[in-house]
Amino acid sequence: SKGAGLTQFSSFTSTRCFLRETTRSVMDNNPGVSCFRKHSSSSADVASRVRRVSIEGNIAVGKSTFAKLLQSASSDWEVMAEPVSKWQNIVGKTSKETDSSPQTTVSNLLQMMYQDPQRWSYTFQTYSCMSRLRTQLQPPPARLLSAEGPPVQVYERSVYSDRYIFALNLFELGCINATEWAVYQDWHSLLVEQFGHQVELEGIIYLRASPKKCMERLKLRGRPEEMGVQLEYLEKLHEQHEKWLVEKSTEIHFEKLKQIPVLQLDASLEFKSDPEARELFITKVQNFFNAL
Ligand code: UDP
Ligand code: DCM
Ligand code: MG
Repeated sequence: SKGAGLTQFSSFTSTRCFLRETTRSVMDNNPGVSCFRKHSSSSADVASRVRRVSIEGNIAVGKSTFAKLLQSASSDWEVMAEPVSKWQNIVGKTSKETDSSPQTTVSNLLQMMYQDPQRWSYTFQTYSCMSRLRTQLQPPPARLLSAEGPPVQVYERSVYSDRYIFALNLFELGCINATEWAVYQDWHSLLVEQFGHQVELEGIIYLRASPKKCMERLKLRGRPEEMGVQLEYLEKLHEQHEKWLVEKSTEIHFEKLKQIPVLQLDASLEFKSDPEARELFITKVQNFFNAL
């Protein structure tokens, strides 16, 4: 059936318990999520000097782990994690509630997409891209102004991988229909045209590993929503990355994006625990940033 390979449909005995556990594990795993910095008076100055780079790669290849490594390697670099916890906790209000009312109507859109991809892929892709843009539009911290080397804002994924990896893939799998795809592309182009200059990338770091390695790490991480993800799905996503970043055969609608440099790193190395691999990666990244 359409969407096969995305998940084995799974059921959770207690959704409330599941949501609580998920929230806790997300906060534990993504300390960066809760510490996005606030604006400062000199943020406009910083924004004009700063270089923006995204980390791209398959699910569970190690992007968040790598992002933390970069964050600890230099105070000239500021890392922005993917707002996954927002996708796992959709908060709504009833019409009678005010802004100060306690938050209610919590749902987990990531779980909904994996459980019923046909129904929820479009909604998920709308929300993930919108929330990412909102996160990335926050100005970089003033600390970057005093950077010794080039100040760099590092994003975990981008509005480009949202469209040219995930949404495109779900369209090709039949989980997003032709109408939804046309609507998605229309608003995506509008958003990027209007706001794109504020989140425009100067470079991309592509963490590359085999789908099998990503599957191993996905299981190791054990995010409950992803437990039904099939190897076949990671293989499709791998191909999308290869077409976009290596073969350059994906049709891209933004001229500047076609020309930006890509640093490819062999993420099958155990860079989390192996100091040599870590050092190699940091040196390559440093050289890459210096050349931007
Ligand atoms: N991981 C690992 N070795 C590495 C990099 C990552 O064992 O060299 C593990 C990491 O601890 C986590 C899983 O792989 O359990 C997925 O990593 P992460 O969440 O960083 O992946 P992302 O989905 O952000 O790319
Ligand atoms: N995801 C998605 N579509 C996007 C971005 C992310 O389906 N546009 C999913 C893939 C993962 C999760 O969100 O299940 C977070 O990604 P990762 O684990 O690679 O950090
Ligand atoms: Mg991550």
